[in-house]
Amino acid sequence: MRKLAPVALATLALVACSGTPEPATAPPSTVGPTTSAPAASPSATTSATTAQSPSPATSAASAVPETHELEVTVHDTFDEPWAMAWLPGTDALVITERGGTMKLRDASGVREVSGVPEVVVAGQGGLGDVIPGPTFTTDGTVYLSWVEAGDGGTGAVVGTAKLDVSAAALSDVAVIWEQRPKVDGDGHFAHRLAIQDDHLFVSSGDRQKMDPAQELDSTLGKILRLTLDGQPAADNPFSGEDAPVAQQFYSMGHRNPLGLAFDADGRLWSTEMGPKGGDELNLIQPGANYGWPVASNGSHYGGGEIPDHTDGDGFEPPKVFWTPSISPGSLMIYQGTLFPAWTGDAFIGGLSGEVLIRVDLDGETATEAENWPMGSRIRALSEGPDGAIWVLEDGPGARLLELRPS
Ligand SMILES: [Ca+2]
Ligand SMILES: [Ca+2]
Repeated sequence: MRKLAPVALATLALVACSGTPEPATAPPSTVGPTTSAPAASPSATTSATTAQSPSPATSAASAVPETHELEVTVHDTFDEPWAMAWLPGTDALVITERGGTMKLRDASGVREVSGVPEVVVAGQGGLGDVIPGPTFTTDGTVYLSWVEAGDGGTGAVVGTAKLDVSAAALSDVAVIWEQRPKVDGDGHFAHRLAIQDDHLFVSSGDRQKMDPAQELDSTLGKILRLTLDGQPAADNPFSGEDAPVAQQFYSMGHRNPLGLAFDADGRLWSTEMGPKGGDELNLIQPGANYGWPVASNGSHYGGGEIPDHTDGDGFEPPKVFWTPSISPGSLMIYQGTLFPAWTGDAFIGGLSGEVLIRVDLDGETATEAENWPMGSRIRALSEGPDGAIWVLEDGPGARLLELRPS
């Protein structure tokens, strides 16, 4: 095990730009048993927080510490993992790999799941998200997303299936939603899933086509709110529009929203990859337009400015944004109490940023509070049953890490 220490935000910028590992970030080969790295002093953490927030009212008055030191345990490795979810009523973690395999990990080890649908593997596409459905403990229903081919190119789909944990078998796969239109290219599928009560939320990326994010006849560049069987929810904000596709929309103007999570009060938050700079954490409001590609705090790759989010431009600005990019690939809102200082806060995994970020959430206010250089691209985050924070690296040989208070 090793310990991870938070660093001041200024240091993150250095790491993100240069890729230079911090001393606390040991390369994989040197992560040995009980290596304790120097922990950040409380004052370093406080200064990072203060730099972002002019009035850190919670720092002195809080009965719990501002932060925690992290002890990192390295578990198994996976091949290009994309998503993971704990399965309620079991001690199993289900993990997807982009190449089309699904794994179950529990105390007895890692098993491959049979019955996974055929997926198109290209670019960013392949097998995507997996989450347990509301009836998982009684009937094993899970929701998953992947990429399929069809007229016009490729697109994401969402399906339901039954997952038998003891047999490590998926059955009764049924497609319930399709990203439309299918287009050429193999980027920005997004296809992240979240369920609140009896509604399924799906993030649908812009497929690198940009303009469709502002159009009512395409599901590209939207966050959708569906029934649990994939139909447009009855009271969606665009239901009155004369465009049947828009009846699925909850919000629009998105680029590549790879994070989707509810806080304990039921607010929906999303992380979105910006272009060159301008990565976003958004509070998702029904009917709102988040600006892409008309407004972005980033700019086009290869040149070309995009007007920043500005008061009065008609678009919902991000609550937090990152320039240069961190490439947020995942979002988790911590509900546990194992880390009592962090209950209710958002955690974001950075791909190009190779970073774990904590954002302090307070109602509708979000403030970046801490970050930990991880020394590798971070693909997925999940909160374990006892409140430990589980982290999946990206790419071949990606490690599954468990973070606990040290
Ligand atoms: Ca935006
Ligand atoms: Ca801009």
